[in-house]
Amino acid sequence: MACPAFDRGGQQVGIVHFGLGAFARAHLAACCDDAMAAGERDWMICGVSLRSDNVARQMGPQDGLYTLSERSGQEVRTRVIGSVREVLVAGRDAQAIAARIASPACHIVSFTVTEKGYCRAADVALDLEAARASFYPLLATGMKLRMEAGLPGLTLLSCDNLPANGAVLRYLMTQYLTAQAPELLGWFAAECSCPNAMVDRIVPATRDADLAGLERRIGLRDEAAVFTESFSQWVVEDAFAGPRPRWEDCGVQIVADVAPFEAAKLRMLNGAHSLLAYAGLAAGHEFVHQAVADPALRALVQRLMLDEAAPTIAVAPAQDLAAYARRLLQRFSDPALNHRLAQIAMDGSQKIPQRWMETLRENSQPCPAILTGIAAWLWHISDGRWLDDPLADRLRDAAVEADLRSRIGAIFGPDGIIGGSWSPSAQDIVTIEQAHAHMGTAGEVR
Ligand code: CS2
Repeated sequence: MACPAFDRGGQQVGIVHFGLGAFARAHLAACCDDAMAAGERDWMICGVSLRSDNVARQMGPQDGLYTLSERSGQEVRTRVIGSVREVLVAGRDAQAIAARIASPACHIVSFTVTEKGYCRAADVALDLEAARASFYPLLATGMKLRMEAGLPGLTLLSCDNLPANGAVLRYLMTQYLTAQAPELLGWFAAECSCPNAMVDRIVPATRDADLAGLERRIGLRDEAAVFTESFSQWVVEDAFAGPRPRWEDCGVQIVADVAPFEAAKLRMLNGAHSLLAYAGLAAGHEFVHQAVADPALRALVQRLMLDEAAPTIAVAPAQDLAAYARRLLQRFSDPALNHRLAQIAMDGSQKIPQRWMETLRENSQPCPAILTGIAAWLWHISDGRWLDDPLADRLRDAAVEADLRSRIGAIFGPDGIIGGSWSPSAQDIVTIEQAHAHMGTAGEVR
């Protein structure tokens, strides 16, 4: 088993990362480990957990070390990742977190806090009350200390599945500072940058059986183990405020414009994932590889990727969307991943706008595959078994509207729960109704 090929103790913390869940440990932390193994210095990570101390409890006793296992077919490659120095907890370690951000060695603050973690209200404005309980105050305190100490600014690097994630973060942070710390606005605007980035790696939630299997294989219990696919992609806008690791030597693409990569990823990969999740659960499947092996669902996914999403994407030179779609089907089909549909189905209200509604808005042709996905999401909400969404109460209320048409209006209408960016035409509503009729009543899959 490969172990960190650098002197961990001799390196400083260069990155403070909010949300050191399984995804960040499979992606950012692996890239930092690669960079330091290649000779780069001082890119250790201080992880910050916002909601619970679970990750700190798992990783603390292991000195921040954990294994990353890449699965592909019958093969598993396990390595030890050494790039995490410590995990701090927002509710408990506020001062230490601000001090890390304010340290001269820190150059990057990065984020995998999920779509809902940015505390956007429906109209993209900041939900200030939610933001006060999130990363914003910790970051503002750290930035204030930096400014007062005359230190250079920071790169704020969002690694979440949002279109123009860097620009969104800059906009929301500016709103936060305007309300809470206006004295920082000028410094933030002049000294800090927020590159856009597209991240891609499928990381199914770790199950007890994974930990037990790993323990049998390596003879060690790893409470923080992460399991992923062999594929990994990270496309980052070349807009750093200060130093950064030479990630490009480890396969990261540093580009002038992330938009075409991000649109392909969100609309094709994530759009297909959400379709598989809702339509797959409605058809009685549990895992992505099962849903994508179902001929009817596979045909729908192909249609969504190639006929509906692809025509809306302004490709970069050398970007081949047909090859991309083929590769995605291959990745989804690997049974070794055991990726649960219910994991993807969560937080639909936060994901559907960028995964489906942008395609619907930009494609002037009918999009029956996405409309089937919408029917399946409506089925999913009224079934309720797996509904896990920050807007669950409002969605559940909408789901009790007598007929499907009123439900569609309550959710997608111009003033609907996630409405605004796209609203269905009369023909779209008929298509949704027809697809929904095939899904059975709540709880009974036909
Ligand atoms: C998935 C993503 O859970 C989900 O919503 O669609 O986490 C997906 O696995 C990643 O974006 C792949 O890069």
